[in-house]
Amino acid sequence: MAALYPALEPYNSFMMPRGLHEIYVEEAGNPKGQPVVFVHGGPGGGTDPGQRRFFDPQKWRIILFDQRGCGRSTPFGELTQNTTWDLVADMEEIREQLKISKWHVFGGSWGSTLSLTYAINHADRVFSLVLRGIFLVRRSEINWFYQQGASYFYPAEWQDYLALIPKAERGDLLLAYHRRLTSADQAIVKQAAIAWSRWEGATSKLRQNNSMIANFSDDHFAYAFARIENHYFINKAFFNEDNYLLNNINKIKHIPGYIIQGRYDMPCPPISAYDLHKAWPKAEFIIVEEAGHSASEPGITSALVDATNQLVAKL
Ligand code: STX
Repeated sequence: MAALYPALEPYNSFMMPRGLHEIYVEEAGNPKGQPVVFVHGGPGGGTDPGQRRFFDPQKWRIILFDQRGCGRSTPFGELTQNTTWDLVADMEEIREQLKISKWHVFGGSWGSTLSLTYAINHADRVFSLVLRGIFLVRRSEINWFYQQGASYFYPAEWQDYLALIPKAERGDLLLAYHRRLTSADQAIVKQAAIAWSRWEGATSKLRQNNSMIANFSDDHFAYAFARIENHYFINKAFFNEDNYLLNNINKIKHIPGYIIQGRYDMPCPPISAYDLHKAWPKAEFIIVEEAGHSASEPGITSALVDATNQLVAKL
């Protein structure tokens, strides 16, 4: 099993002004190494220092950034000027400011969605894609996790997610949560944010993990995570068609990549990874049998580190 590389500090970090937002960007590893951008999940999850550790620091120039409204980016939890297309443009601005002509793109979960969207629109800037826990933000995937499906596996946790929504509003839980997450009453926002986020924390690992549930239930983290996720999902990721990513896969078919998927991933079940694999045969397709969604599942971590090691060895 491949392990994470040792913890490391960034050698450079800055805030990048973008309209009403400021985006936190950092670089770690080898300034002369192969550039790779880490694309975090949620949306609204932010980065954490452990995410630098998927890459050999002697070989990679590791770039992390916090997407609009989360992590160290400001204003925290802001939904205006916050769309998929803004995030794609931010990635281009980061790439240009760092004077990188082409980079590798690494993302899991929502990070896989944004990585694919970025690559489809800027294919000439992408050497490779390493994607984990594939999420294509199709109506069926949103329904599965937020309306009916994953609910059958975690019925008790599902009751906690339902509890604050009156029966009359349960036909459209995304909308019911949207009302609360954008309420003028901050107590209502907070209660909804914690319940929304807790549902994901409770279902993101093969073996439920109390510290993960606690992290997701933290009211500061949950505020941005829940508001931004719900905003993106109610807007169908700002795509103009339900199957936008697979319908445009021809633009990235020539790019090498890895699709790494946990068999028992609840938030992002394997059907989407399989559909992506069928549409993009050049990518290596790896199902990790004893894993759920999280990048910290041992088999997933190992497959991700193997992928970055193999990529850099080929260069
Ligand atoms: N959201 C899945 C996702 O992108 C539906 C995601 N899940 N957890 C995360 O992201 C973090 C680990 C970044 C919080």
